[in-house]
Amino acid sequence: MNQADSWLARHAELTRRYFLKIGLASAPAVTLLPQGVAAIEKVTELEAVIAQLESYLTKQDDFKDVSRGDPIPHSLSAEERQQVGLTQETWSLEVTSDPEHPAELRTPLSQESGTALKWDGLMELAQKHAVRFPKVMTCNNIGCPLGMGIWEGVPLREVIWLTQPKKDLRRIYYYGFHNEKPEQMFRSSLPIGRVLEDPFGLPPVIICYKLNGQFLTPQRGGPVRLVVPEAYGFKSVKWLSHVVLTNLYHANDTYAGGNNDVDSWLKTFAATLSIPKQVKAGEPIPVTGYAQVGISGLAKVQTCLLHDDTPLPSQDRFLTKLPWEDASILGPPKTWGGELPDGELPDSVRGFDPASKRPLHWPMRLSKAHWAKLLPGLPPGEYTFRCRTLDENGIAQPLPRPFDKSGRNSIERVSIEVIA
Ligand SMILES: Nc1nc2c(c(=O)[nH]1)N[C@H]1C(S)=C(S)[C@@H](COP(=O)(O)O)O[C@H]1N2
Ligand SMILES: [Mo]
Repeated sequence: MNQADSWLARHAELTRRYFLKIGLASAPAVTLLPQGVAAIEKVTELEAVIAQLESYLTKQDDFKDVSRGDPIPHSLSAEERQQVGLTQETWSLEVTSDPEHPAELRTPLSQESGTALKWDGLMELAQKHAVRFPKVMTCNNIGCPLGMGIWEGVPLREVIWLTQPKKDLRRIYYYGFHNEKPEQMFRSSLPIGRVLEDPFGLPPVIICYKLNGQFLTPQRGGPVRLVVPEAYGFKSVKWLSHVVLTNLYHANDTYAGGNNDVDSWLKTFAATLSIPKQVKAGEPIPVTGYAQVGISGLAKVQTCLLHDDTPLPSQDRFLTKLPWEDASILGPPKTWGGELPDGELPDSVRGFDPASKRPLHWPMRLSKAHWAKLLPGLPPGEYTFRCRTLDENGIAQPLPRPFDKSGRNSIERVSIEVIA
């Protein structure tokens, strides 16, 4: 990444405020930094690694991809996509009752009756109901988020209501194009209540057609996917083609088969982005990272650097008793990256002030935040660096939900060698 395209350029104001905050005159700096010119050089070094940070939003093409299918639906040629309904002109969505556990609907949306929802119908709904919100897309089974985006779509409930449901409706399940092979179907499900009503001020579950202000690419599930704001990626089914309204009372997600916890909300956790593997004795160590801000928000990022001979406290499985120290959570970036058209956020994004287009709160839930720390210099030896989050309930990572199959959030460890 070149300097002009750097975090520093895009975060000039933020960076200035950050270094005023940790500047030599301020109290924390006294403990953070050695005296004099070397310290200033190290601040510049920290500034340089902050400058190298990833952009806040991820370009559609830079999202990591974990799509299934043989062939993977987005690998089809333009012509094939046209044939199988994976273009805006040919896309359609059926919203019907589950034959095995029927919900009573007056007017299902079906191919058969010619009432399936088409792209134009979706765009018409969008004119009135479109919502946009930030969300980090994370796979339940991968430690690192796949990408951070502003997702746009129509609340799914607008389409559910078109079917005029009457009764016996407890859940929905949904799936997308899967090469017309049942064994390739990737299905997820939700309680109907989550779709009809948004708990705790969460954004709605959407039928999504745009990411970062641009129509979804085939890789990201275009023309249309589902997006569930608070959930891990597997709930956000790509190439969406079918929504089924059901009286079934339990989840029937494909992901349940892989021993996954299919009811898990996004967790809060921290990880490093840049950290030196080897440093000279006595020289402060610049570290940067990101935090995923889960359902319970983010209050703090903390770090701990221990000599490898230091015994870990006993009876402390979750490392709560280590000498944790606060890192600085970086503020909102000046520009957002992610190839937004004209570099501008779309209008009326949830959680942003409509006039200034700046975030109303920071860090934002269900999103990312970046952090930085200048660690004090150390004598030669082998060390282990760790970082963790405290959520807004004051609960330290990996608690309150430490189990892998509901989303990865174990405390990251990085080895650092300090040389003479
Ligand atoms: N149709 C379909 N949708 C899918 C998947 C899939 O394999 N097929 N993978 C899911 C999983 S497990 C994740 S983590 C997310 C990833 O979304 P992304 O590719 O946009 O990053 O897509 C979800 N949607
Ligand atoms: Mo996933």
